[in-house]
Amino acid sequence: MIDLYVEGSPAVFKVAMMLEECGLDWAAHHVAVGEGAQHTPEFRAISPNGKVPAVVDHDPQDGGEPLAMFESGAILVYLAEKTGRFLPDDLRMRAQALQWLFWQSSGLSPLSGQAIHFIRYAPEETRPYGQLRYIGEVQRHWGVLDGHLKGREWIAGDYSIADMGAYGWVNIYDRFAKSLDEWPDLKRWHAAIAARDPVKRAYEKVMVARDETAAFSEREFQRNMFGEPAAKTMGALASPRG
Ligand SMILES: N[C@@H](CCC(=O)N[C@@H](CS)C(=O)NCC(=O)O)C(=O)O
Repeated sequence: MIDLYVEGSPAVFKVAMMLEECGLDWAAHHVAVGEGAQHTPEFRAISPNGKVPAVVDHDPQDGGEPLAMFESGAILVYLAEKTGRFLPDDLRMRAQALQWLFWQSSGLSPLSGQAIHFIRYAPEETRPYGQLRYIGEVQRHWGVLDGHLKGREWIAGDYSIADMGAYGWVNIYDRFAKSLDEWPDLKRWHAAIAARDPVKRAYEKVMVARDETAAFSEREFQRNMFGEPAAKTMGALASPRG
């Protein structure tokens, strides 16, 4: 049994997809990050960086104590090693899968997160350059993956954790572009993943687990998500969250 700590976020969906693809027994637990639930000592004991996803595997392969982990890319590798699935055995394909997995962990995903920050949360005055920079970087990353996918069905041989890792942020492409038409191989790859039943089940299970009743002010949200100094600046510049 694996507990997955969730919010409705791309990093979480990557892990939920792998859990469903592997048919593992798992439960989703909501951590209401806008409300500050990521800062409790109980959650920090599982996820010291105070972010979801995090997992607790109650049946680790060594038969020992429950094993807690954070960071979606590391969790994907852990689950691939646990199940022997979705990470190629072949030396070169495995190298390729890991390369693209780290590419999304260190590039596509955080840059997409920054783009969202400047689309949705940042003070109005700071938005134009932030959006130029980060939406530009998101689209540049799409171009790199689109080029790699030419003549390939999946990122590294068969469907793998490299595909699951990259999918989460590409799936909300409509925040960053009108369509994926400029990136035809990325578009084809995205549609193929979106059509998979385990992917649909993973998204559904995470969304059902979310409790959206939490009430918090704009200022609390900013403080919980971005820290007090940023919240103070945002308050002073007084931009609405759009
Ligand atoms: N590098 C991390 C990123 C995780 C992440 O950014 N999670 C967000 C999802 S909403 C979060 O927990 N934010 C809460 C916060 O920043 O306080 C991963 O891939 O697991």
